Amino acid sequence: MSKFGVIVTGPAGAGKTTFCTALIQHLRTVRRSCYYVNLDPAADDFAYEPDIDIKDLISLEDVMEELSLGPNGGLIYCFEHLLENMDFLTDPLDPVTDEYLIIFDMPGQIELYTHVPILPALVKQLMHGSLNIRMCATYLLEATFVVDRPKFFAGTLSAMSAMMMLEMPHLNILTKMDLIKGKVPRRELKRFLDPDVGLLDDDPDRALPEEAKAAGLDPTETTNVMSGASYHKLNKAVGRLIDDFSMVSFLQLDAQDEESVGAVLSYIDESIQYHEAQEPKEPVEEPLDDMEGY
Ligand SMILES: Nc1nc2c(ncn2[C@@H]2O[C@H](COP(=O)(O)OP(=O)(O)OP(=O)(O)O)[C@@H](O)[C@H]2O)c(=O)[nH]1
Ligand SMILES: [Mg+2]
Repeated sequence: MSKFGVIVTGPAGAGKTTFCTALIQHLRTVRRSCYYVNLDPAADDFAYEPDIDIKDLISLEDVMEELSLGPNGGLIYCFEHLLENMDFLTDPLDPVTDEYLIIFDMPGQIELYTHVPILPALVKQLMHGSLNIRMCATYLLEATFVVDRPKFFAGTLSAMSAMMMLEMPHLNILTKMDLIKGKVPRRELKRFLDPDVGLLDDDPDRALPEEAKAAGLDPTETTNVMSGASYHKLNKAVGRLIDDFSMVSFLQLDAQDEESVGAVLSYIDESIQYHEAQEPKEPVEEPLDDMEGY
């Protein structure tokens, strides 16, 4: 029997917990079962009570106080502690059956999946250990980033970095689409969903003076540094890298819109091949006796 899961990642405030809530709500509406795991040791406000909450093992507040660590060091300590006590996750997850979608809500510190290999280690244990969960990662980025193009490319680069570190099926999602509705023309939005480096050339906020373009943009020239032209060149190099590899594209999400949540869920299902594993069976009316879940 397989287990199925999705890990919800992305920078602080990207809308991860809101997405988890919308996903749980949607799964309940379509009469599917899910199991909610909170792995953010600083989170305490949930619309749906988590079935597993890392705070029952360790809380960031206690770690910071007792070990005199800052929030980032404290978080890394919490995850190291979790990795040493994996039965905290494996014991309750063991009886979860293949109809369930296990949702892992992660903290927003991207250090966890960009340069400290803690999350990759955790994911490896969940996917390849005794639980053998078929899992995909979602990386959430705020749609409001499209208003500032260099910022958007920086965010895209962090998505790519997470994708390479995690080495698992990966979906990038632009969240809070409602906030840019009507503000960005449809045609332009398409260029963000499949990022295209030309977006930086056409950026009305950062048009380069003609003289700077004509000068061939030596990035070491003081005038180019002062005018921002060097940054433009750097941004373009980063943009070209993303473009060349065609590795990053985005789905759109408006967490308030049921249809939008359903569309993202169908991509998740497809990437973990959820439906292929389901036997035709009666809908689940009640959670199983020996475990929680929705
Ligand atoms: N307008 C709008 N606001 C949203 C949406 N999703 C989330 N938000 C708001 O964005 C803020 C952050 O949302 P969270 O879901 O807590 O984000 P998070 O990624 O879990 O944050 P951390 O766990 O702190 O990293 C909250 O004020 C949400 O109400 C959305 O689709 N539209
Ligand atoms: Mg959260």
